[in-house]
Amino acid sequence: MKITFYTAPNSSAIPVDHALRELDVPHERVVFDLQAGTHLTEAFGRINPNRKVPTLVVDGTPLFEALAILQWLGDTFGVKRGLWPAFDSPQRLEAVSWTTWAYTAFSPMLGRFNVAGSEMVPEALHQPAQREAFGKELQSLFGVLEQRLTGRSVLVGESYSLADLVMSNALAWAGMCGVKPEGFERVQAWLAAALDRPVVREIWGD
Ligand SMILES: N[C@@H](CCC(=O)N[C@@H](CS)C(=O)NCC(=O)O)C(=O)O
Repeated sequence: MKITFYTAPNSSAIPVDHALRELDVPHERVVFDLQAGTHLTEAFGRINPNRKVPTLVVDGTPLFEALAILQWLGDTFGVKRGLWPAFDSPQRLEAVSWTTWAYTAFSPMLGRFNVAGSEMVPEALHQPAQREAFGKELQSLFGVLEQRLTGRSVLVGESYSLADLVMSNALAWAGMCGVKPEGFERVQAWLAAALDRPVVREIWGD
């Protein structure tokens, strides 16, 4: 299988980069400079009409959207490497649920929180009351995660998996935005363990 990975530093491609390394998937890389706009070409637009990273091309067929890529990597490479549950197992339902939750419940809420008041967003878009509401919502999502982690040290199954990889990347990004699971002890312990991996140090350094 020939895989090309279109990526950029410090972008939403990081979880895919992380998964490719954990799974040891052979691939070629095309690294864009998003600030310089090196991805804004017609050729890349034919691969991904959104011209966004991450994007894979698998034997000539494009695969875009980080969540789709991560779940596909799990199904295709993760099962035999013990990092994703088998297709017909109940744990796979859980892995799909939690990875989708990370991308459709947690991360969009963080996005709204950021737009409503982050320093990276123009002040004209800031909405203090909304920021407070979204901040509370994020705390309640931490609560959901805290509950899930009752009596378990990983999100799905018995050992670290791509479900932990996906969720810990989402929480790491939240931490960089100043949103931390303070007071959620199980989430804190799980996050520290999920980020304590050689591949994380490879990507981010110490
Ligand atoms: N929903 C997409 C979002 C991807 C995305 O927003 N990528 C950004 C980098 S963080 C990008 O490529 N931006 C380039 C641009 O918008 O020109 C996914 O999850 O894969």
